[in-house]
Parts: sequence; C-alpha cells; structure tokens
Amino acid sequence: ATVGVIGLGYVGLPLAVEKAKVGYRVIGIEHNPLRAQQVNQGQSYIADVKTEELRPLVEQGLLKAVCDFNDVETMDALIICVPTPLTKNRTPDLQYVESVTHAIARHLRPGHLIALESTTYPGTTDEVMLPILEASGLQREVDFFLAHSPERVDPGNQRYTTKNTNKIVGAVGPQSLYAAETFYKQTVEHVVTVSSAKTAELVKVFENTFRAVNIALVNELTLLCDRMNVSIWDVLDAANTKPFGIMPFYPGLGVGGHCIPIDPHYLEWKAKELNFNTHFIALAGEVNRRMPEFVLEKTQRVLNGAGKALSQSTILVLGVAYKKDLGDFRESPAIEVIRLLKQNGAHVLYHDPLVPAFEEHGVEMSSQALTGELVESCDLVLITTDHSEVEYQMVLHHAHLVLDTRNVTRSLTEGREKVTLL
Ligand code: SAJ
Repeated sequence: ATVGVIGLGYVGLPLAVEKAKVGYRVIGIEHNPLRAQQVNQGQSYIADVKTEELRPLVEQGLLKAVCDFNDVETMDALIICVPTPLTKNRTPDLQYVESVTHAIARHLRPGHLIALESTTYPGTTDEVMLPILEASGLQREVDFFLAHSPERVDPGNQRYTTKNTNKIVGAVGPQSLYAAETFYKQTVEHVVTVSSAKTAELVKVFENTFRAVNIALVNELTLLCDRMNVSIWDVLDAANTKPFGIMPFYPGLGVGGHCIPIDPHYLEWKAKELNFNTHFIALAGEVNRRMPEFVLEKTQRVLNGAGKALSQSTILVLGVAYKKDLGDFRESPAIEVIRLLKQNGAHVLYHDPLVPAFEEHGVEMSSQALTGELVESCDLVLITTDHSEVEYQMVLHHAHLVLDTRNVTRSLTEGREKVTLL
C-alpha cells in the first residue's frame, strides 16, 4: 500500500519513516523543494530522525519526497502534517490545511483515507475539510474516509516516540474510524479511538492548554516567591513529595516552541466564536509572556547587588533554544530576553551548542565558543536553556555571577555561592 505524508516537518518526517519501516511505500509531499531534495538524498533535517535510518529507506525506494499532488491517486492513505500557526492578530491560520485539502480534493478517488494530524480547533475536520472534499462529488463514509489523529510528538524526547506514544483517533463516521484505526495500528503500539473528529481535536488542544496553564501557574508562583524570598524550587521539590506528586512543572523564562504558546489560542478563538470566554488560556498567555521581563528585572537586581549596572555589563546568555537538547529557537523566550537586555544597554553574547546562529525579532547573533576566558570576561552568565552537553561546572568555576533560570546547577557544589535562581 502507498501512504502520502503531507508536510515533512518534525511531525511528518518521523511518521513517514515509521510507515516506510513497516513496508509501506511512502511519498512525502513537501512544499519546500530543499527539504524534498534532502529527503531524496537520504539526508535528515529533523533532530528526531537519524540520517542512518532515513537513507536506507530512500535507497530501497520505500520513501521519496515530491513537491506536487500528482501522485495522490496512487496513494491509499493521506496523512496531513502541515503547520497550523497563528495570524499576526493571533487567530487560527488554516491556510496550509485548506490549500492541502483543496489539492487532495482535486485528486480524490474512492477508497482514500485522509487523516489530519495538525493541531487545530475542534470542528476543523468536519466543518472545514469535509465540505471541501465532498465538493468533489465523492461521499464520506462510502467513497472516502476522513479522520483526525493529533500528533503528540514531544520534540527531542528519546523515550516517547511516534511509535510508542498512544495515538488518539476520531473520525467523521464509523467507517472512517475503522479505516483510520486499522491504518494507525500498523505503526503505533496503542491506538485510542474517541467518538468523533471534534473530540480528537479537543483532546489535543486540551493537552497543550493543560501544559500552558500549569507552566503559567508555576511561573506566577515564582514571581510571588521572589517577593517572599522563598525558593520556588524548594517549594516544588517539597510539594512533589505528595503521594502522587504534583506532576512537575518548572518555572522558566517563558514558553517557546510552536505548540504550547500557540495551540491553546486555537481553542480560545473557537470558544469566542461560540460566545464563550475561556479565562485560563488568556491568563496563562499573559503570565508566560511576562517572564522575559521578570528575568530582565532579576538580572538587573543581581548585577546591582554586586555594584554593577546592567548598561555597563557584559552578559553571556547560555542557550537560545526554546527547550533543552534541541536546536530549535522558534518562539524562544531566550531571544526575547536577549532583545530586552540589549534594549537596556547591556552588551550580550551567547553560547548554544545546538544553535550556531540565529536571526529573530530583529536580533542577529552567532554562538561564541564556550571557554573559561569567555566566561571570565562577562559580568554575569544567564543560563536560559538547560542543554545537557554544556560544562556547567566549568562555567561556575570561571564565572563572577550566574543567574540560573532552569536550576540546572542544582547538583554542582563548587561555585554555587555565585548562583542566583529564578
Ligand atoms: N516549559 C517550562 N516549564 C515546564 C515545561 C515546559 O517553562 O515545566 C517551557 C519549555 O522550556 C518550552 C515550552 O515550555 O519553552 C514548551 O515545552 P514542552 O515541554 O511542552 O515542549 P514542546 O512544545 O516542544 O512539546 C510539546 C509536547 N510536550 C510534552 O509532551 C512534554 C506536547 O505538549 C506536544 O506533543 C507538543 O508540544 C506538540 O507538538 O503539541
């Protein structure tokens, strides 16, 4: 059987590899010709996909990438993994989902299974996609099958992969559900079916809203603990001794990535359409977006405590990626912190072993080599991302002052007197 994966990004490429590994012929439809070319050369550009597992599949002819929809008739299942970003006024941007659905409708044939994996607001599959597909004259549940199965990839997570992460599947009817469940069972260890496509969509945005709200709760508590001179880290560690723990969330300099800061606003938008005001989502967004400001204030305070002014200081920012052990800096709050530090006159350098250079929000920098001399030459080291491969002991040894926003130095001894935590 032949599978089409539309969008070969951090969701689509791992999925395409999993399908090819169990023997499907996989055709990736990727609108970025550079990425399509890299795939056809067996070259991975996604951290979670090793080139050595991609290349053989391409060489065996099990996986290839194209940039058009001309092969759609030859496919049996079509999995849509395109981005669902926000427009500049923070409303859902379904342009990619819609254009891909129109392209599929032009090549739709009896027997096609279509599954949307992109995170979106409840109702997208049956209110937006279904009418476009049925305009072809083919009928749901009879000629084609339509389902929603949200991607649950946790980028950089080696333990939970596309293969062993439970897969939620909801559809526009029983035939579609059966077709989708059967399809996913070939590559995912555990498939969980739900009663509708809308339910499946809601499960996903709820999961990410849950994270955003809990991160915001801990961030708000961090601001309060700062005023009370209590360590949030001690509070969280001790609170976690409850029998079932508190499912640890930790403070940080805000929420980055292309999911948690974005997905909940899809739900908020849909709720507003139904004249329902969700409060937690907006509140969580406000609190999380406030954290870079707080990190700036705290940096100023630590420098002032050592008789230094921010505007005369050189700051080394350790990590610009939005989370540990990943080279992705999209929506990274660390870049917002750098912008604020520069805006307040500080001289800022950064080191990130996984981000050699970046250009975002009008800031363009390249990573410095992390040496003792570099650390010594800075007035303060601001640890913003807790990458495993950074030599924090060396940093502590050479640093004058350290503001550790991730408490990554918690297990180190030498030099801890130089460290301030969020
Ligand atoms: N963060 C905190 N405190 C925390 C947890 C996270 O400040 O306690 C920050 C991180 O530093 C990061 C952001 O929030 O900047 C997002 O963190 P994340 O761990 O949710 O990472 P994502 O967005 O790459 O991956 C998430 C998935 N996370 C997990 O499963 C742990 C999951 O929510 C989704 O599958 C995925 O986004 C997605 O694609 O929706």
